[in-house]
Amino acid sequence: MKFIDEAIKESEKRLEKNKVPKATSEIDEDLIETITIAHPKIFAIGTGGAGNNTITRLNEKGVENLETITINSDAQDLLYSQADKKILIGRETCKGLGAGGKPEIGELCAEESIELIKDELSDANMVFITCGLGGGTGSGSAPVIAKTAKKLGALTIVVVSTPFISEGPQRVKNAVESLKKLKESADSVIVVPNEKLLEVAPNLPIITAYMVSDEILGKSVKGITDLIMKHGATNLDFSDVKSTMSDSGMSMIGMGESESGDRALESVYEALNSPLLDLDISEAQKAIVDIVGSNELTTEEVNKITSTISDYLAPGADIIMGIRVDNELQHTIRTTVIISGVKSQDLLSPAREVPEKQEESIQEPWENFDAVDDFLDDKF
Ligand SMILES: Nc1nc2c(ncn2[C@@H]2O[C@H](COP(=O)(O)OP(=O)(O)OP(=O)(O)O)[C@@H](O)[C@H]2O)c(=O)[nH]1
Ligand SMILES: [Mg+2]
Repeated sequence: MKFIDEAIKESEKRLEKNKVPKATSEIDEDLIETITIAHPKIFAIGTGGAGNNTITRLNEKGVENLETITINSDAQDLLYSQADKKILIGRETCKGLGAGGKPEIGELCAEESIELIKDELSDANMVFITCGLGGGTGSGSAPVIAKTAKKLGALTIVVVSTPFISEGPQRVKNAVESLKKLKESADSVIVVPNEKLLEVAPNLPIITAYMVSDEILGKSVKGITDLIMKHGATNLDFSDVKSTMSDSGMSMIGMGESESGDRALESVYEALNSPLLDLDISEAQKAIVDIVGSNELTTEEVNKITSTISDYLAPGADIIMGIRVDNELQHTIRTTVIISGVKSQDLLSPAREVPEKQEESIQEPWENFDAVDDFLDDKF
């Protein structure tokens, strides 16, 4: 049909033209200024050794639209971290030496230095708090920081890992207790259970496994931030994320991409079946889905993605959708989904099916994150 062909051509031309809006009138200038002021202020805080590593990793990769803060009671760990701001907590309590695996000390440190934390977060709209649960500083301070951020009015999202069972019962106990407090103090908690890494890669050396964990924690923070800050054809914004994640308990984030076969279905299945985010979503009531593809992305593909998500969730669940065009993706479709109100299974139980040890799957410790990236691309 000719009129449809013409409409398609015109819309393609508009897509090209509309990439960067230019102020052509006073009202446009005013709108651009308003958008700049209205941008939500988002902070990513990493507390304790693992949390500091995740923030350092985010900075190494480059973060946009995110102010990063590392917090630690261990001065040496803090020194080696990379962030826009660093806060040494508990100078009196710990003398810069760390909390020695005791969350009650980590909690005291955060309380001792609460004013320093408040000062940084006074104008925050959204705060991510990330750490590895199980030690002293992260497990003890994260609930205090979350409570403070929430009191200051910020949407507060915690992204944490839980320890390997092999780290021993004390670390697991520290993690369970901290997780309970976090659920009470934050808007939403996303958990990456380290033990699940063993189901995917049973022979991963511990250092490598922690690097993979850092990467997944960082990707979750970046995924949600991009979803809010990057402009799309059907736009998602801070209010969408807020309405889905406020006081929502446990959430999960899944990311998938595919460039071949039934790429829409493959990308959404990958997002929903991430082995590290193995939670029951059948009763979840809310989700946000962010679909990114080139100009080739079709309405049918978008429908496939949203209807697949809808099939997995509770009947009548509220799904907010955003679509973004990124022609650099060429044939790839990238789907990010955040599902809130998920039921947590026993996150700290041992890995269920550890496959037979296979010689070829033994991994050497990786010396850099490029190797970790390759591993993640391969497995997730
Ligand atoms: N993602 C990630 N997790 C780690 C790393 N190192 C340790 N972990 C995990 O995080 C948990 C807490 O460890 P740390 O972050 O070192 O502990 P901390 O919060 O600094 O506490 P203290 O050192 O006792 O004051 C551990 O039990 C591990 O499960 C790391 O480099 N990256
Ligand atoms: Mg430490």
